[in-house]
Amino acid sequence: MAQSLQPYQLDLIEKSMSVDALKFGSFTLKSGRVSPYFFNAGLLSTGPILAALSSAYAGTIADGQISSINPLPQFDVLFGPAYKGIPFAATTALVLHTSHGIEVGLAYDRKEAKDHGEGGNMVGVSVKGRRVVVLDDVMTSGKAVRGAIETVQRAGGEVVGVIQALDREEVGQDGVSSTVKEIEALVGEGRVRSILKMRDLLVWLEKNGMEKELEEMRGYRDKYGLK
Ligand code: OMP
Repeated sequence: MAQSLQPYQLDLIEKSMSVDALKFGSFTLKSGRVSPYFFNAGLLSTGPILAALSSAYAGTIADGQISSINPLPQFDVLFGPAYKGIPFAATTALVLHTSHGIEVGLAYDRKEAKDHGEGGNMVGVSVKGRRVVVLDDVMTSGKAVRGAIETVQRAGGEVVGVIQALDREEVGQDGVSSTVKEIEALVGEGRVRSILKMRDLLVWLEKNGMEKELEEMRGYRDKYGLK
């Protein structure tokens, strides 16, 4: 387990705790798993928190592009799946431009397809024939991110990366292999990146002496975490 957290990781954990976006307790997930923690990224909705989050997303993308092993490829469009991915992709596209000189378009989808006006369910720049990075909040079994990948592919885009705020580091839908590996089988090895991982939350709990939460998190990891 990594013993230290990057300043931007610590900042995101603490800001998330301050608005209850990161909570410890008992939560039933979409996958049906009962989890001792929940990350509700929808609560990361103030100016300072969005600034911290989008800087962390943009930094993760920029670092990913210069990493020596399986770097994230250059891409044309950042795709934020409805709903939570939309503001995060918008602010991240802005920070990529202002802080990293990386110029990308923004696209997102509607949950309900529009049958008038321009129609369809895609908004923003076209993904057709373009390299696309999907940016989303949390990955557990990978169902939500698979849906986003399929949306982009249906619209003619090529997904070359996936960026998450939190990778819960769980086994995928088959209950055996890692969700990340399953998604990398779709988009390429090393192309799923995250700002935080479940192991980072364990480091933070340990440093803050939160023994009860730590024990429950370890129990959950033994059941659903990567083997
Ligand atoms: P999977 O589709 O199983 O990967 O679950 C990810 C989705 O579940 C996220 O996009 C959220 O909608 C929701 N979720 C959270 O928001 N936070 C969590 O900590 C866990 C989940 C979840 O239900 O697994």
